[in-house]
Amino acid sequence: MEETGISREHILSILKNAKSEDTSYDRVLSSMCTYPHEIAVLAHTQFIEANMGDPGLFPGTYGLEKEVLKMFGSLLHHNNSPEKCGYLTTGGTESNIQAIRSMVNARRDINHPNVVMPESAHFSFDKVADLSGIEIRKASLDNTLKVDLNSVVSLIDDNTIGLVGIAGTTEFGQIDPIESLSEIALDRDFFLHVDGAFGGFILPFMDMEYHYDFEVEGVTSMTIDPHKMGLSTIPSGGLLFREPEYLDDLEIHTPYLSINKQYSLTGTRSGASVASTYAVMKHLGREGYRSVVDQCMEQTREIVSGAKALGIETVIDPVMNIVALNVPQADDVRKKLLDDFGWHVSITRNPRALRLVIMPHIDNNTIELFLADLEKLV
Ligand code: 0PR
Repeated sequence: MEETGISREHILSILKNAKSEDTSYDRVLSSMCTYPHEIAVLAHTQFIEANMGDPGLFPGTYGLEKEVLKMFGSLLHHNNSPEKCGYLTTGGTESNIQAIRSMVNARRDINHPNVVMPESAHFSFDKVADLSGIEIRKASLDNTLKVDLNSVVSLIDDNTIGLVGIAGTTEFGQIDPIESLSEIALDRDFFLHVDGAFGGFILPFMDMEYHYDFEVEGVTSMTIDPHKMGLSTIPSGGLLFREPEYLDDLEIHTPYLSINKQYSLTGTRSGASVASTYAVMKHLGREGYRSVVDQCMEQTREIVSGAKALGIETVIDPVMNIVALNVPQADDVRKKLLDDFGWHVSITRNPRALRLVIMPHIDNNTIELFLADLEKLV
């Protein structure tokens, strides 16, 4: 670090240069993030100093967080004072870590606990295994890439304390059979966490009705991320438990703060993302999100039919706005799409397919350009 600071203008020009090296989302088909809504950005900047780690100092922002939790509750059929049952996290990773941590803390009577989840679970669960020493058991998938229930049952033993199901898998956007997982969980008195990090802001706004949230009796906790399809700013995540008691299992004594207990994983916590999430959810309403989801699904259908016209099939019929295309030599095609045309796409692990996430920044014109470039490569 230099002794003397540099001018504001100079700093701004350095920042401008750095920003110009970043990828704009225009040709990004690999990300679950997108441009946040303008009102989310405005709200974010207005609450930039608010620290939810010490909410006694920021009762206004704390009030907004309670309102966001009530809105989550209404989206996810949670009728038991949702404002007392969760908090806004930094994203899906923290929510998933905390959900598992709460299970482990509630079952201190079990020495070497394990949790059974699909092979398709996000890698955030491997982080919580690493942190807490809990064993993560991965169940295989059926041919539609949902978790195979026989595999789940075969992995359960006396040390199993919970199950995880996913409402919108990272790679394929598939939804696990949450109602069946719920039956297994209720029978054995297990926790059941549903990872709706991606699907949480999609499924409530789709024409098709799915049963994956708190209306399913055995579901004990859910992840839902405003900084993905919720159009909020990064870092905005959400964690909701069925009962306030589950939060107690996360509490740590905080001797010198304005509150005497803290259940979040991080200490200092962004009030800006609370305000931005509140602003965009209130501003868009269900109607607004429905039209965002409609648009993404419309573009998803466009890309699927365009690919089919090129003789390319999808791995599964897309359930939400994630498409996996069965392209021969997917890794080569991915590289050429980037090197020759500047398209960012990703690859699924099994099977190896071209993965496209059709976020709100993808419009009709983008799809046409993409398909035209893809045609040159296949
Ligand atoms: N659960 C699911 C189902 C997810 O898909 C993700 C992230 C998480 C949890 C973790 O969420 P956070 O990343 O908010 O902690 N899925 C994306 C992925 O890993 C995240 C992502 C987003 C990756 C934007 C790249 C990107 O450009 O693919």
